[in-house]
Amino acid sequence: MQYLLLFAAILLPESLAFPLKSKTELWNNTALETIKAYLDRFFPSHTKTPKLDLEERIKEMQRFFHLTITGKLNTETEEILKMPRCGLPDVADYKTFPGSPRWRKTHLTYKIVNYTPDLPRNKVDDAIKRAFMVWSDVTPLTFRRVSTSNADIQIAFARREHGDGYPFDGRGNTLAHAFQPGDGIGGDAHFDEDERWSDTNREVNLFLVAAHEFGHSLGLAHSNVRGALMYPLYSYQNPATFRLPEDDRRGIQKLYGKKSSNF
Ligand code: 01S
Ligand code: ZN
Ligand code: ZN
Repeated sequence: MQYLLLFAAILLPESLAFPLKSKTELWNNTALETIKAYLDRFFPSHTKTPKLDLEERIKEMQRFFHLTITGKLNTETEEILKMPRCGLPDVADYKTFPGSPRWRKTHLTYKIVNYTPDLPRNKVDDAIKRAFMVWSDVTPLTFRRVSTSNADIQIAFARREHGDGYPFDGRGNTLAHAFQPGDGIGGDAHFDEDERWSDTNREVNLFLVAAHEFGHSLGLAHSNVRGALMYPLYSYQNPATFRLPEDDRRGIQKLYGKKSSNF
C-alpha cells in the first residue's frame, strides 16, 4: 500500500502532486512565521540598528546565500529554509546598509575640507589617497581629488557637535564616522579632532581609519568578521603591508563589481 502511494506520487504530474502556489499564497501565515523564525535564529538583527522590516531582512539572507535579491519569499528562498544546516547564526559576513545604497557612477570626487594639526598636510593627503586606493584597487571605482567644487565625498576633521547631529565624544571611543552613499552629506567622512592622528602605530593611524570610513562612504556597513577592515573595532596593522581582507573585497565587489582588466 505504501509502495502504491509512492508510485502514484512519482507518476502524477508535478503540478498535481505539488500544486504550485500563487505568489500571494506564498505569503500565507505559516510561510511568514517560518521565515521570521529562521531570520531571528540565523540572522539576528543588531540591537543598535533600527529594526529592519521583513523585506530588508529577507534581502540580507538572500545576499548571504547569493540568491537573487528580491526581498520576497520566493521558491529559491523557501528551498534554503528546508535545507539541513548548522545551528550557528550566519553573521560571519560583510554587510551593506538597508536597501544596499551605492553610488550609481564609478568616477567619484573627494575634497579635504580641513586639516588636523596632528600631521603635516602632505601626510594627511597621502593617507587619504592611499585609503581610497584600497577600494579602487579591487573595483572599477576611481577617486579624484578636487579643491573647489562640491565633491561626492567631503572629508573633514571636527570635534564634538559639528553640525550633522552626530556629535563626537572627545578622546577615544568613536574615532570617526561616515555616511552611506547619497546626495548632500551622503558619502561624507568626519574624523574626530580630539583623537591624535598619526601615520605610525602610535595613537590612531589615519590611513587605517580612513580606509574603514570610506568603506562606509561606498556602502559597506560593519562586518562581523574579525580581521575584516569593516570590523567595528580599530586595530593597528602596518599600513605599508596592508592588504584588503577577503570579506571586504567580496562586499565591495558585490556592490560595484571587480576591477576591469586592462586588456
Ligand atoms: N565609524 O565608522 C565607526 O565605526 C565608529 C562607531 C560608529 C557607531 C559611529 C567608530 O569610531 N568606531 C571605532 C573605530 O575604531 C571603534 N572605528 C574605525 C575602525 O577602524 N574600525
Ligand atoms: Zn559628523
Ligand atoms: Zn565604522
